[in-house]
Amino acid sequence: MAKQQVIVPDIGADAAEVIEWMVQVGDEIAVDDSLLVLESDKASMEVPSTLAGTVVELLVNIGDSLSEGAAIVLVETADAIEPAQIREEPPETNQAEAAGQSEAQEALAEAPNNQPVSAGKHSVLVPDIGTDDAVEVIELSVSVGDEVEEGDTLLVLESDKASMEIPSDASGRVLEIAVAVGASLKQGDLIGVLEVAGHVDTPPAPAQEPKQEAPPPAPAVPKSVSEQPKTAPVAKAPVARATASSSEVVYAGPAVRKLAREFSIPLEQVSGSGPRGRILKEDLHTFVQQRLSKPEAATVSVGAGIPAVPAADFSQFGSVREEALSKIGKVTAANMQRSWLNVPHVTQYDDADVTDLEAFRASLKDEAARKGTKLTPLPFLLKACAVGLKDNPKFNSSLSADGESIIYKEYVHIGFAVDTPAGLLVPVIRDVDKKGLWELAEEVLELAALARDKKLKPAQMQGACFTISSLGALGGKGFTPIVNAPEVGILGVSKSSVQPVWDGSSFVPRTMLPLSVSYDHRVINGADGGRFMNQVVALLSDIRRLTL
Ligand code: CAO
Repeated sequence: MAKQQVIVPDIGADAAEVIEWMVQVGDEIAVDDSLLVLESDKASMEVPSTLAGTVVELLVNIGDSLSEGAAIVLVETADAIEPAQIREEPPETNQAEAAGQSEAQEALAEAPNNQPVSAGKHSVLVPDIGTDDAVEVIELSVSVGDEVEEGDTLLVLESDKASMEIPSDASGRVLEIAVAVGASLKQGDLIGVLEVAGHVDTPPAPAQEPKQEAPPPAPAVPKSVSEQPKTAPVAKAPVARATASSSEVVYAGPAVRKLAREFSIPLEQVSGSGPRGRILKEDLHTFVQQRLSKPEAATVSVGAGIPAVPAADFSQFGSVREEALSKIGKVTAANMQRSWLNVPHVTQYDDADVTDLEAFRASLKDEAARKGTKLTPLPFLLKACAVGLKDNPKFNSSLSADGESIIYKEYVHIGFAVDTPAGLLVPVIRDVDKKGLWELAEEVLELAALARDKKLKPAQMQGACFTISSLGALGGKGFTPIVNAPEVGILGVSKSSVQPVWDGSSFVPRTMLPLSVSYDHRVINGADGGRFMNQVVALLSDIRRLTL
């Protein structure tokens, strides 16, 4: 057992800032595991360990400025090794002195293509990037037509240990970009052509096809410490991030980029909480958490694997008017899409004979008026569904989030859809099974009024076990309601009408109410659905049963 230090290798810069730790005390590490991320003004680089063992001490802090030779961590190793860049204790903490200019810096200090920049068309080539291996283009920071200053970032290259911004060696307008994201570049490859201010006196750059991804796709990048610094070139040119398109440059290190690629996280949508807006791993976690807790944001676009509806320019067919969706409209759209895509729906249809119910309701009209309320079919529907839910517990359940179990509810709260000028709202009546028809009638009126006045509180729209969507007043013979997941059932109500019904010996006029019940077929099978519907129909057809 020996305690040894890992020190900063040649990083190609005088000093670079510690911006992220990738290990902590107690971690078991292997040779080449990344220890921390250093960042200079043009490159961020992960510094790999030269030792295998247990991290016993972190010798620097976030924000420290490190130079070559500075001790980073103390590692307890099984065997004593003595490569050139390992020091025995005690640790030296002098990190101020730079070890002189690296080869990469010197190379970049000159114009990369070793040509003086004169007015006219100027070819920008890949400078010495510290490795002979090809390195992948992961971002283009400029577009054709952009004005760039000398030192502005043109593109970002990334190996498995470092990402580096390649600066322009001249000022001018971008005439051509000769590479594409995914291309692999080496020193001397053409990046693009600039038009440098002044008269044109140099021959145009040779036309070159944009470099696409070429095999071998992922270059092997040196991993040993002795090779590592060369993958992190730092330009001497001044940093100028504020070009027109540089705001789109994603500011993240290789590990974060790799993780983002693995999880298909669009880095340009992630806000960085690190120094100068750098994206950290925690930012990716936060982004994923936010996406999961706000499914509506994701579902309004495209579901997994579902092809997007192509955008259309309707104005080519006639004049159009575009109006932003209301907040309620957006939420409804997202909820509908989520339910439609997630819930395998089945809908059963039937008619309830509400002749007696309607006669009873009519007989109560005056009494309702005296009470200052109105008895529509809805309270009867609520009551019938409450009985149906209690007797058919699967309708009063939800599938657990992991799909492994069914959660049965011992309360009966029912939502009802209210059409409002701002969009569809679904207030919830609690404990419908315990309330009488008058009480339900009042609550329907009260909640519908609150909904139309946009005064419903969130709690008044939560906790439903089941929903009723009544379009009866509007007409129609039937429709397929969409289950309001995680509920598993919804009753659609259409317009009642007088129909000739065969009573066994003759056709008699009866008032028939068309009903449609949709349910989640993962939880409810056809027989369950049939039983529920039969019971609701029977209760509405003979309302004396509601009192039982
Ligand atoms: N068949 C025939 N007439 C019906 C009926 C039916 N199924 N349902 C209601 N009616 C009658 C009522 O009895 C009332 O007539 P009277 O004034 O003569 O008594 C009239 O239609 C209007 O009723 P209402 O709409 O004021 O009251 P309600 O209790 O039936 O409904 C509410 C209340 C809030 C559900 C309703 O106003 C509403 O907003 N419905 C729309 C729901 C919706 O948009 N669903 C779609 C969701 S998915 O897009």
